[in-house]
Amino acid sequence: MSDKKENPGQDSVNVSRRHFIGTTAVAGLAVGVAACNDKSAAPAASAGSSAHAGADVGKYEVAPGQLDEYYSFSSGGHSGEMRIYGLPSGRLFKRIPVFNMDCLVGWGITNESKKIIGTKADGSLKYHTGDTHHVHPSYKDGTYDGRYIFVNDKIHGRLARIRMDTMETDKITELPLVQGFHGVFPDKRDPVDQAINYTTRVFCGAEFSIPLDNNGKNMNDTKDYRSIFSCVDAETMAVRWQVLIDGNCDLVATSYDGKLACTNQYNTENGAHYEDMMTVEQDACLFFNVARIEEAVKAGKFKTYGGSKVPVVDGTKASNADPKTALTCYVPIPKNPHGVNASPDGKYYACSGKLSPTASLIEHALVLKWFDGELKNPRDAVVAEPEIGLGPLHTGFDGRGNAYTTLFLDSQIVKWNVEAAIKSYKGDKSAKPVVDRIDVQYQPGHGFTSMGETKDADGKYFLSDNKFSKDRFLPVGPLHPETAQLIDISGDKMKLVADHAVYSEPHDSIIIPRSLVRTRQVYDINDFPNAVKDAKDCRVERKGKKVTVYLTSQAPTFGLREWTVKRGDEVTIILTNLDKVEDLTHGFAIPKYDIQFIVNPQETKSVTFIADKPGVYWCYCTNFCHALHLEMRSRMLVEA
Ligand code: RUQ
Ligand code: CUA
Ligand code: CA
Repeated sequence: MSDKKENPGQDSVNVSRRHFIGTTAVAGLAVGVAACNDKSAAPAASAGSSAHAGADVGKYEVAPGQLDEYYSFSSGGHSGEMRIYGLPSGRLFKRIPVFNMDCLVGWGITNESKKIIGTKADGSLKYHTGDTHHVHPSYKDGTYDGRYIFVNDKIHGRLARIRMDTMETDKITELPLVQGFHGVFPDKRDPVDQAINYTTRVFCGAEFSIPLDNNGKNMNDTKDYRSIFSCVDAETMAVRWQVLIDGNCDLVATSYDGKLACTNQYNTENGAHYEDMMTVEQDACLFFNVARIEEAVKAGKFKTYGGSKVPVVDGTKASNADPKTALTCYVPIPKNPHGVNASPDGKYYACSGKLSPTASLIEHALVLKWFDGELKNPRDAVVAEPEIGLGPLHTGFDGRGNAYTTLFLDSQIVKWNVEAAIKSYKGDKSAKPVVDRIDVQYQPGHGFTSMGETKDADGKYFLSDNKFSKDRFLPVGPLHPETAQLIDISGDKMKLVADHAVYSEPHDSIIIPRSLVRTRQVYDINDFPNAVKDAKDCRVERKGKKVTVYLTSQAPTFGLREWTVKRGDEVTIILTNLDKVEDLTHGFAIPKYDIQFIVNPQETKSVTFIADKPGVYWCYCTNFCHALHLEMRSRMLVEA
């Protein structure tokens, strides 16, 4: 930056990074962080952004007209949406409305989108807010198959599915008995029939515990609150079954053989206040034996609660003491762990300590052994627990035996070697798990490697989604942008190669190569049962006070120049875009009626409203489509 002096954010540049960490809102959290004694053993942090210069200049730039090599699909936090970025450029290509309203697309405005989001009896939206955290695509044979992406809604406990051919949300399911649905992960294979090698289930973890019948009774004693783990059918999106557990859920991971799903638990205390949630030294990583749970459901060994019909099996500790019949296995993990990630070779799960400076490595085969009754103590499934730094959260893998964990308090990414960590845990003093560190700016939450949650992990990039960007960008108001920092992990040393500003609030992403982005450009008109297939079919039909307007768009006209309705009519407009040309999208807006949406080529959408304001209303195209785009309008005449 050559104009640094003009930058009001410059003041903070000279403030030491440690000082910054000390003054952020984590003070309360830091009290509970155990000391990391082994920091001297780790290599010093590299110099951050200045680490790349000289020979690399231009190497990570995407020249005009060139395509990005990778694409990241990122959740949008409390914006309720999902986003698609290019990498390494960081260019934002798309915002996909999911749980939020979006007036460009008309999400939450058209009848079709309202039906997906969910409506009340009067037809209005059930919820207007959403909080997306974790995005994961469907799998086939251990890697992404390009069908769907699943994303959670923490605030209202909903799971959404996005079709990867259109990049649009096509189904949303609300989970019963759940608050604070946080972690989500699809299965990668069928646990019983291994020939079914693709995603058929999606697992959902509830972070908050609530009374099981949350009806205003029994609200005071938090010991009676419960958290539930849910399984949703990936195709129908119906909730298949749920598991009642001890403690809470948080993030979710699944095994490559489909047999296990797991969730980290930070509140095994069932505390209601944060200090109550930090009282024990070990919480847990909780494993679910999927096949056994489905057998129990089939055998009728379940209950239902609170008016929900979904079968709930008992996964509490007391009921699952016998490994041979247990549905769940609680592996003790220090302390308030956050994040659990399966390694691409299918062998391990890394579960970060958060308030412990460690990452715990759990061996998949040993958890299965416990379920077979051959491993006595679930804790013995932990095969390594390297000290890696302060506030470890999420881990990505490079497919070459290394793990990369975000350190929230240290504001670093730490690279550690899995085999060395295992040796060191066995007592080999010469084994040094930590092989590199790099500073990030600042306080990373999630981090993810390219294809790192598939067997095709390629070890090219790591993206660090940071919660603060202080001193990296000009503050553009009290709400600063967040940073997503791109790190080249292809060599021995990590190399920071780009700072990307991200609108609040990036939580989780996946990084996929360009070859996996295969979208259709034009809809099939036959996919819409209500399509108006010919401009000649445009008309107005009346049944009592219900009026349907059949309309088409074709640049630069709508199929009707004008139409007339009466005050008090319930008007439904069905609009088909007859244009077949790629990217020839039209918009449709009615002033004062709060109607606005787009129709893509060969797509049909509809809106319904009460014509309660008499007068002339110019319905116009909102999406620049043609030299006569401004002229592309029709009149709605509402008679008094
Ligand atoms: S959590 S910063 Cu919502 Cu993904 Cu770990
Ligand atoms: Cu059609 Cu602008
Ligand atoms: Ca705890």
